[in-house]
Amino acid sequence: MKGTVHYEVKKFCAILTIDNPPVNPLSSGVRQGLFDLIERAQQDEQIGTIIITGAGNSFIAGADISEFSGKMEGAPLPAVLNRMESSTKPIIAAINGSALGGGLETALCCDYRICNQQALFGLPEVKLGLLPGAGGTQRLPRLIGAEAALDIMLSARHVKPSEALTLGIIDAVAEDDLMEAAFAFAEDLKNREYPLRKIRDLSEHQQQDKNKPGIFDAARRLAEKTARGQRAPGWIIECVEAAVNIDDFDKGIAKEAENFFKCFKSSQRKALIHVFFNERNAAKIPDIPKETPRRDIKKAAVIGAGTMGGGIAMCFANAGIEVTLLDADQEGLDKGLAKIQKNYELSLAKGKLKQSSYEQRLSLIKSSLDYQELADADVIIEAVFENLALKKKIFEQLDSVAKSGAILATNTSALNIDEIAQVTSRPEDVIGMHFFSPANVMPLLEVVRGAETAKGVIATAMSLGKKLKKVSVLAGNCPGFIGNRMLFKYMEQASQLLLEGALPQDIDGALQEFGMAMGPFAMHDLVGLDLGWRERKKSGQSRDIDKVADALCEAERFGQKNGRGFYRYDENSRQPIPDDIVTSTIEKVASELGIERRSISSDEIVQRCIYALINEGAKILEESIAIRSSDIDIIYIYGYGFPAYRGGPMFYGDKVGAKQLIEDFTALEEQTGQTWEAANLIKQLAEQDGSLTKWQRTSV
Ligand code: 3H9
Repeated sequence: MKGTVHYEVKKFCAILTIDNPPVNPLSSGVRQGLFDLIERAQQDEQIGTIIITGAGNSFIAGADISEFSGKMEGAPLPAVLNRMESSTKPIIAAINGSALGGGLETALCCDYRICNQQALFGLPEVKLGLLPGAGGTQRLPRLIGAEAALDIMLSARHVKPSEALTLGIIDAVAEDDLMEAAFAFAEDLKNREYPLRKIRDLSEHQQQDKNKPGIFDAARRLAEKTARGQRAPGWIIECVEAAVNIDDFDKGIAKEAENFFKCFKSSQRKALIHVFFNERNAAKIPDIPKETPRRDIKKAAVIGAGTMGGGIAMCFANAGIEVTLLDADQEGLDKGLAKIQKNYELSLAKGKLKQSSYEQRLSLIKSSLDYQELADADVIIEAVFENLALKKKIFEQLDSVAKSGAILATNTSALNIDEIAQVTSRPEDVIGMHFFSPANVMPLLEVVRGAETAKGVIATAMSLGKKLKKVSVLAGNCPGFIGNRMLFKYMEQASQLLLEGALPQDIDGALQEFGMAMGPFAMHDLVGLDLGWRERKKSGQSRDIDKVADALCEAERFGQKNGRGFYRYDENSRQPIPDDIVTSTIEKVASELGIERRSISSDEIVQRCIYALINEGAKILEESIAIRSSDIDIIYIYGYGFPAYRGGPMFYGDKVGAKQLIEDFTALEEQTGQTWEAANLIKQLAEQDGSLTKWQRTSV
């Protein structure tokens, strides 16, 4: 069995320490240990009080998610919790770190909860497509009220000790040593009457909440907005409604068990657990051992004070790292700094940032027009616009000023890292660090490995990403790397569909219904249509699928920036409004190209766009541009708004199956007259009945 619980007697207390590193989940050995040792403490006459705590820095991180796919051994969690609740001796939870999911639910079955300053509380099961299934949906509303409990469950957020105390989740926060405070608490309990009233028997909040049915409507509206397409939030709300409306606690628990089972069986749960583990797997690079020495990053610099550069500078300041923002001219620098200040002021006004943090972050951002001032930076990230010649020039300058050992990174989203590295005398120090806009908000960092990038530089960039609170994924060097290379194919399909008969709102609507955060044309409007158009004009090369965007640009429709593009926008609004002028432009371009437009279903739109992603993803795997298919999933979920509850494009492709994909490609060829050549990897997997999600390389 996995994990253990230690038993130690101190004073008149039995201390049960959960030991299951690194985060103490409730694995088989932990559940069985708790069950047996609670029993032992009941029998032990010298014991007056039981204290449960965690070894290391975590209390209990919840149920062991890795056990969900196999046969469960050891005592079931409900049996452990029942044993705790029926204890004849008081139980104190001494919470020394994360008490999440089943961890908080265990603590709620104790008589008292005391914690240190490092503790964190939460019921984040919704992020795994689950609901708190060990009494959390019934106990937390009884303890703190339905509204606060729903907020914690639906947001999956972590609650800090001071808020937990205010809400009533815990009884005390230890000022110094947690165990000393727990003993003092136990001592004090001697003077109190026992048994105490259990949370299951509390009814004050329940009675008050019966008069507030609006709480549930509001929660449903919020879930519809923030968790569109997900099933677990609705089932959580139902459980909390049961906690309020059904007086019999055990009946509420039965409702929770019924809904937990529905979640457990759902494909969304499987997809979200795939995301949970593979977000962490992305940090593991087979040919770069975790002991690889990292370079020390104390000072950073960012070149280019535009939206991207400013956002990256904010990431450093947010992580407490001093950063110098450099631009070619004072006007650009002033504009960039003003934007940063405005962003922080907004956070301050919304109460998301304290005054002291606001001041500290701004003070960490320096500015300069002089490359010489970057001489002491440990990492320099170039974030100017996508022009290879300009980037090469900047790297030549960096090569002459940067100190030895500094990491020279480019934020390019598609250009050749090796070409950039070659203009320096130190290609081993050059790497791609592709942030997503707005960089201070978007959680993804695509780290791009050049042919000569040193392993220590890659390891440092990946760790730096974590420090900047990003999910970092390593990609190999090719046009567009992983994310944008796939996006090109996705956009090609979307643009083709436009010519064949669909309108921007049809395509965006179908893909949003599938779960994408934003449709391709609303995204195109956000990014701006003019940059690509100018490039095409310069090169004199425009494909048929670019002709609609070209025509819109000729009519000065550049996207959100001037209030009209594939849609029109009211002043100060980002809400896309379909526009008849766009419809007639598309029809005109299609007719000029001799395309007879037809009616296109939402299913066809989704199939063609998502299959384009899957097929290109498979080619990327074949060419070792990605280490594993789940890395592609993580990039799409965190960088491109792919619905996490579908597990990412490759996980979705696996669900369809390689054989079916090939059959569908053939059908698409017949239907559209386009070439739908399956990636060799898909052909190979179809023959071997293999799986995309299990595919892994040793390097990129
Ligand atoms: C639940 O409780 C259901 C119940 O309501 C009902 C049951 C009937 N299980 O994140 P890290 C691994 S559902 C197994 O890098 P950090 C993780 O994969 C659960 N493994 O550390 C990683 O492994 P590796 C509700 C777990 O310090 C290693 O631990 N609970 C679990 O950045 C380190 O993790 C949650 O959803 C787990 N529960 O963050 C909490 N948790 O090293 C999930 C972690 O091989 N956990 N691992 O890659 C977390 O949010 C974070 O791990 C935590 C620590 C904040 C605790």
